[in-house]
Amino acid sequence: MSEKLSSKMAITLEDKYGAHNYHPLPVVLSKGKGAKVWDVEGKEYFDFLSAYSAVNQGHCHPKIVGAMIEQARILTLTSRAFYNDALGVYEEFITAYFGYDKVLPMNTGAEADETALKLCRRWAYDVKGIEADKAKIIVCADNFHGRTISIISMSTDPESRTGFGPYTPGFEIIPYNDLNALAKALEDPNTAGFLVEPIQGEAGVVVPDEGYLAKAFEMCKAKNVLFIADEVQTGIARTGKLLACDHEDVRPDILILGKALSGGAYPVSAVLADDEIMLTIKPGQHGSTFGGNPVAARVGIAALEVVKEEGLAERADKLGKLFRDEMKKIDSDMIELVRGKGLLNAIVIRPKGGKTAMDVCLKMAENGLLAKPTHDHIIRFAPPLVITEKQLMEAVGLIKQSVLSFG
Ligand code: IF1
Repeated sequence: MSEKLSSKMAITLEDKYGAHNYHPLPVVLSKGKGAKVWDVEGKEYFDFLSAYSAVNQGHCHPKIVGAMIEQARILTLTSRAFYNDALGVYEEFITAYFGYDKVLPMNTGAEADETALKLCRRWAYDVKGIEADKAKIIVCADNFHGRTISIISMSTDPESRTGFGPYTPGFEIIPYNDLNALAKALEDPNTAGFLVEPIQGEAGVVVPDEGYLAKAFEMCKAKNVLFIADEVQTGIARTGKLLACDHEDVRPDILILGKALSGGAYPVSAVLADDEIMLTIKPGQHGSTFGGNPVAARVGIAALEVVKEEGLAERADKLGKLFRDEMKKIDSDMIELVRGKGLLNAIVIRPKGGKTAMDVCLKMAENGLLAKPTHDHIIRFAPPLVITEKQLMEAVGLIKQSVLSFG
């Protein structure tokens, strides 16, 4: 029987043998169920990160894990050189679920964003008639769409971008939530698309003004420019609606999904669009070894069924309002502001006595709640949407206790 791995041993192994592309909190998890996770020493935590909104359906949801195991026992991967008996069923299911003609299945969010960029460019040349290699895609400052070279080429975050040049051309960066800047950028006849997060997650849960998405969509349509929504983090019920765009009745021309499309059980991402856009990519022009594999297909169906069966969007809306109300009641000058939508929320921390958002997160971990700061002074709170009201109130107590411990 191999020696039981202690937290210290696990951290040492990762430090010695793993790339140092992350600096995790010193917590080593070994089990997850619903809204809770346990570390190797058996300490229990509320998970308020949900793997950055990939575990909306709760850790190890029995229906999703069951679907994964059942398919994995029969056929895991065929590649797309052949058909299989799961992909078409999933494609019919997901296109009906979100109301699009077709889906292009991928694995990670970044791959889905890259796919959307390729679809936008091909549509620009083959349908809109933009001159070859001149297509421009508008993106927003402080965006996060993944870590590939083309995606970081449109990033304004020095950590994501610096030192990885030369950069992919064809992007114009405008301020988020700024319709005047969008109007100006749309004047360029070579503009093919506008790629936007309905709420900027990594930037610190930045919620745009009411009406921003609807107006931006309208402005894009007026200029025959594709509105591309990256709902990798905000989708799948996280913000209190199935999609964050649903809050403003916006139907993106290209919809990008990932993360909770599998409930965190398996890498599943997808790009949805109607035929005019989707059919600009022909056989052999795009693909992926694992994209649309049978396990991903069955997991995707189960994960999306759970969202509706368990009313996760409605839960996120109701419990999110309760969470923000409770956060605003905490009497501490460390809390500068509270913002968010549904169960995607953040508090902006005002440093106090040299203590920062990271210190608050370490204290919360000590008290049994896991969250991580983004950009030094912001703490994102995104529990699994299956959290009960009782658990949420217990978690609020832990957050309050942790913040007030700094005086
Ligand atoms: C990391 C951030 C969040 C995303 C949106 C595409 C992707 C993501 C809106 C790419 C991924 C993850 C990546 C993960 C941490 C996390 C993250 F901090 F990096 F920025 F959530 F805000 N679009 N976000 O949020 O999807 O390829 O990762 O499947 O890189 O550390 P992916």
